[in-house]
Amino acid sequence: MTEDEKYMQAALELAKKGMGFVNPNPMVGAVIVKDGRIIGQGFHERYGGPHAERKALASCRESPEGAVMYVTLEPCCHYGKTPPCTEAILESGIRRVVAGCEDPNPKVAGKGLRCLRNGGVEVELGTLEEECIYLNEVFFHFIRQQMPFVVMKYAMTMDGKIATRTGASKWITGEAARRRVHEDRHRYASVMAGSGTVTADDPMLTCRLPGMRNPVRIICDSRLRIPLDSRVVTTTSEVPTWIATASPDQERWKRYQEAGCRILYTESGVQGHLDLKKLMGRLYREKIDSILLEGGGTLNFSALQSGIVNKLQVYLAPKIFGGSSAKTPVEGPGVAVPGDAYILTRSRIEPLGEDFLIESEVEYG
Ligand code: AOF
Ligand code: ZN
Repeated sequence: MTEDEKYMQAALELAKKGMGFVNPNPMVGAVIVKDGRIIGQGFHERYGGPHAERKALASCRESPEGAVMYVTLEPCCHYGKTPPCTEAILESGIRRVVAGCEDPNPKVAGKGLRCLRNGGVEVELGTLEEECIYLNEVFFHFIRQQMPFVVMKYAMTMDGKIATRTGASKWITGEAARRRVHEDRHRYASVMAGSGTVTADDPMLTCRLPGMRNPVRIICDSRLRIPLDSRVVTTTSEVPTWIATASPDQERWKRYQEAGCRILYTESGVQGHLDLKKLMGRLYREKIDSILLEGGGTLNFSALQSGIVNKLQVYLAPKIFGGSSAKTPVEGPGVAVPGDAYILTRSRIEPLGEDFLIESEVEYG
């Protein structure tokens, strides 16, 4: 690892501390180095708060004049919730800026680096670029595609079941895997489930780790029929619940609204299901940058079919349930021939206690 990579790695570790707190803005970390010593550091801590670069400059124990700044994302040059970071950098006398990747935000997109160069700062782009882009895959997708980043997540046995024949599913995986799911409920802005899952399992869909935040709960319920006494409806004073429905019955809406739920009226698409593409557009406008899609099988197939799934997370438990009526993760009508399969790429596997986590990207043809 080169010197530059070492300090960029430190900036990346700092950036990660903002995970779950900065959505829909990026996680960003910055380290300021002078004479081989770190003299200041900072990260973007919460949405709307000061940017990493300004945090790092403010933390300097000595003058940053002549120092090098390592920052995971190109510094901004626009007036947003805060004044441009490029201004602060130019004022500080920083001699060189090493940026991990370019900012995809059209308000910045290369202009930040150009502004620094024009101000006489030496600029280098692309140190640990892949890692810096990967860290903010949600932000990159959200800004470029103007859609939330959707992660389809499920836990299944070695024989591909997400419940036993009686519908019991607690638990399929062990502690370590379940903890990871809760970390992801903190990381992503929302969780999504279908009416079938809410009716059958009555899940809370919250993040139960101390100091972490809860995702908005989005329930896809085209006909608006989840029970009024289900936990996602009765606990809206703690965590918001939004129900996406194609039901135009306003009397019905009122019952859920009185319980504190928000109704997102969404047109129906194929086979009477919600038009998920349209729903994604609506959620983008609501600044929901990411969704952890927690099924069940009907919604999962609709999501794949609508082309909205970006990533798959499969928790695989080394056990077998069997049973021809036991549910599987992706149901609906399915495809007719192997050639019509949804194709997954860039798969990787990670052991988690007794279980495994397999992550893949979805490649739509
Ligand atoms: C951040 N944190 O550390 C950096 C960002 O809404 P604003 O005014 O805070 O601006 C957000 C934009 O600023 C964001 O989309 C990105 O382009 C740029 N850089 N943003 O939230 C940071 N460095
Ligand atoms: Zn900035």
